[in-house]
Amino acid sequence: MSTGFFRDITEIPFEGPGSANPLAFQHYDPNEVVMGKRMEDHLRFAVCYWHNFVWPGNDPFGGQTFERPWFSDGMAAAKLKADVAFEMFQLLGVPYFCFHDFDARPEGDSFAENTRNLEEITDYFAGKMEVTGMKLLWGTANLFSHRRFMSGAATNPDPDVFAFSAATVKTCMDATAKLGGENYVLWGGREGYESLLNTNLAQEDAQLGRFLNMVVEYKHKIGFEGAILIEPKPQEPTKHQYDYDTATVYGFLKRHGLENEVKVNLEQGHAILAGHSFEHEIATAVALGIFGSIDMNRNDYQSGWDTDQFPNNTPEVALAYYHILQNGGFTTGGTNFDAKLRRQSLDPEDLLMAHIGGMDICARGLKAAAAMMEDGTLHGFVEDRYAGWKSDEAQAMMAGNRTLDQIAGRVLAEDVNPTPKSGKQEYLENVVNRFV
Ligand code: XLS
Ligand code: NI
Ligand code: NI
Repeated sequence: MSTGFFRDITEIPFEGPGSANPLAFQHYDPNEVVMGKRMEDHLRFAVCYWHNFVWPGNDPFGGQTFERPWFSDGMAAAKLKADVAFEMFQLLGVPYFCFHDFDARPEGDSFAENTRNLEEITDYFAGKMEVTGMKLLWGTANLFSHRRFMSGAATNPDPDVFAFSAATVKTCMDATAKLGGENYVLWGGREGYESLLNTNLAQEDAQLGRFLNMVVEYKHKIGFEGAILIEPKPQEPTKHQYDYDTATVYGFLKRHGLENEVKVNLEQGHAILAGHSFEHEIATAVALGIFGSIDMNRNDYQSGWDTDQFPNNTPEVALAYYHILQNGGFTTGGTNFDAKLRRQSLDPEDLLMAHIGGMDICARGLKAAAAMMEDGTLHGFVEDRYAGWKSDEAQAMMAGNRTLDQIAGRVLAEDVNPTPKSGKQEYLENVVNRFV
């Protein structure tokens, strides 16, 4: 039975480019085949629980703007929220969702009560997933909202907070596994510092490394087949976060022996905050072998915080998917809209329109990326640019079979005197522009 929240809106149809219907897709046709695969299977869209159903519309200067019938405490409200959430997933036709424990269950007074509430809601979700065919892209624990986490979770100076956090993550991994989740995400919300004056960096790094090792051990213990993903972010809420960007996370994983166990969930807005482009983060993760999943949104380029807007820039999205497609596409990952409405967008239909626009932009980006792949000019250019490395002498240098003085001897003997070659950036940008 419908909750009536979305009134008489029915499933969002695909109407094709040029449709003026605000409640229809123009570009996202789940069944359209792109490079041999259905668009739905390429993009693997997920709707996030937190921004859509939990965030009240507050900002640093004002409180709640949204009025939602489930905005109150208790299990009945949590179940109404789930009813509406699943209605929205169905209207949009997305295959996946993502949630934090804190989004889904009422907050209890103790770990035991939180766990009971989470188990009750997990079972409620399971029933809804059964009926609707919805799947869980990833689950996660909110270890940043409650005041107990104000100085961090795994990196807290108080070992009891470390223990409370470990216990909470265990229950969230259990819930994720029970719901068949395809990944488990750790975003280090307050794993960082506000001031070095009160922080022991080496100690906090050791704590975070131990924590993540226990997460990986537990994953294997319970036979969870999904991927463990860290979501990098350079700052906000803390002044400096330890999972700054992909390269920093990789160094951390190496240091703690986890580079083959943990991958990354990359968010557009976090890349921008770190001073990178989204495709920089994706390409870095691909190069390091740790690409997992994406949180799709966009960040405002003028503000220094995480604005989590819905994507609306096809060229940017196209380059992101280009790097993902070049890596063979998603495996366990997908496209999670970690994006929220602006606080003046009050109407239920605004939630739908925001996702429709985001899904259409991703569809356009994916199709452009596929066209760039099929055309092959970009890939071919890069191949040619590095072709010199196929020669025997170059391979010997790479294989460690040459020393500096041997190379110096050859450069002298053969009078090696390289001729610079154009990088052709403008030409390559023009090639991209043919497809976006
Ligand atoms: C916050 C993060 C968060 C994670 C999940 O900036 O993006 O929403 O995706 O904890
Ligand atoms: Ni995110
Ligand atoms: Ni974010």
